[in-house]
Amino acid sequence: MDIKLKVEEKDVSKAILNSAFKMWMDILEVDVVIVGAGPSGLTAAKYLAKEGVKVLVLERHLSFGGGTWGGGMGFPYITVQKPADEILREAGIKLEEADGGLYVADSVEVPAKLGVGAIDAGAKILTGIIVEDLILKENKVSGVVINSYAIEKAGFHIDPLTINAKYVVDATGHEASVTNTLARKNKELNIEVPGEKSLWAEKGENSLLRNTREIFPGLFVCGMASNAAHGSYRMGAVFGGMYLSGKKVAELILEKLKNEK
Ligand code: 48H
Repeated sequence: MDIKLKVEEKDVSKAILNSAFKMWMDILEVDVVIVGAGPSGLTAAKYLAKEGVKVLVLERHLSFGGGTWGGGMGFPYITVQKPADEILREAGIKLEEADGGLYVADSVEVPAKLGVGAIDAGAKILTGIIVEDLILKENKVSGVVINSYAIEKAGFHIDPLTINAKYVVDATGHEASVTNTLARKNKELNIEVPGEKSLWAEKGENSLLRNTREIFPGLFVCGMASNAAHGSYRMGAVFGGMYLSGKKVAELILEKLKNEK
């Protein structure tokens, strides 16, 4: 069969620019910005979007998934424990039982399906964008300051743009980069970000859930960022706390949004 593919160059550019312009106009004001598309950020995005919340996930890399893809030291599996297995099952992820009450999942299947879950629930994931600062007004975080990660990497002095949000979630992993920026730039707020401690899996996992909270008016921390923001332990390649923390931050924000009505 002879298939003839028709295409005009200018139509390709026009189609992309039209869609991009429409999308950017739509996301300039959202309910929640989640910074970081790792396991905790993607989980939070799904549970918020599913309830009709307008969610934007900003990720500096070109792909979502954060620190999941490589599993444990490059062996492509991660572990989760109860009750976090339910979150993965709900996302259609296959689990295999292992010793010690653990379940093992494929480290490529997990981010792929969590990403699809967040997108299908209605969240917008924008990649290649770095959050370099926050909008801070009247002692409340009310949005993010963004730039192209490519521009940042090139070291060009090009001014950023902004996105307004009712709530911002720092889901940036070990760096807690958003909370760190807030603390570094606004010394009078007296926010301390001690960074994470060495590894103690069980303590790390449990403190992660306690540390998932609104750390400053308008700014929540979840995932590894919440332990880094509170000086708690890391846990290695066990991810249950990440998914539960993402779900918890979504529930905390849903409660806030409900009380605003
Ligand atoms: C835009 C940014 C910015 C920024 C960072 O590291 P992550 O996977 O984070 P979590 O907390 O969801 O999951 C942690 C887990 O992957 C992990 O590292 C574990 C369990 N470690 C245990 C151990 O002991 O080592 O994802 C964070 C994402 C990444 O994709 C970053 O690129 C992104 O956030 N990010 N995106 N603007 N300023 N900073």
